[in-house]
Amino acid sequence: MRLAFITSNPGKVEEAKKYFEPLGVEVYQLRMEYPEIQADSLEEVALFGLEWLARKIDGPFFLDDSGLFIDALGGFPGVYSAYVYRTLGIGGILKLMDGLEDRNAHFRSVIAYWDGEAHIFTGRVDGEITTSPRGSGGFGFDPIFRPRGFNITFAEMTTEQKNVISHRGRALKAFADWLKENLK
Ligand code: ITT
Ligand code: NA
Repeated sequence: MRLAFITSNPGKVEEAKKYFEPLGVEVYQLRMEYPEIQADSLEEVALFGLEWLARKIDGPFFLDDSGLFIDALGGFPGVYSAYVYRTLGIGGILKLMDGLEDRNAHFRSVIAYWDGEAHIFTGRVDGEITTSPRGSGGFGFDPIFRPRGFNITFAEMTTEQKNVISHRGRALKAFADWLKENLK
């Protein structure tokens, strides 16, 4: 089976490929712009994009909308994560958190799959924002996110290690489990 992943982010594709490869599913990146609405939840953003794209794409496809939610900042950047990453960047987040003792944060990932109707799969990982960036792997906010129970950041892990515990890895697992049940 081949699955189109609609995203501009090669880091996401790498993770999905690594996850699906052993299962015999080939994931490929399809770059198509779609509107990302301003909404309160990742689910709303993902579903709007999915239904918009469904009118342009033949056959099944999926997308992923993710966010970093920082407790001490009231869940910011959350649904604004992509914009904040492009503007403030990692350095800006560290500056906002300068001197804050509560470093708790989590990532959420919403995968939306279209096969004639919408299916949603989600994953979450809890952890902490570090005080300085560490590691060169991964992408986005990975160098400043240390998952709970680990002494290293996502950027210091291999893709396989990150996939076992990450928000996206968990959403991919739910997606893959569902595919196994439903493609028989
Ligand atoms: P799309 O084209 O798939 O939308 P994007 O990078 O814009 O790609 P999002 O809209 O989901 O992705 O924005 C989420 C932001 O959070 C973005 O800046 C990512 O770099 C970052 N992010 C998402 N998943 C991440 C992860 O696993 N590790 C670190 N940062 C992540
Ligand atoms: Na995006």
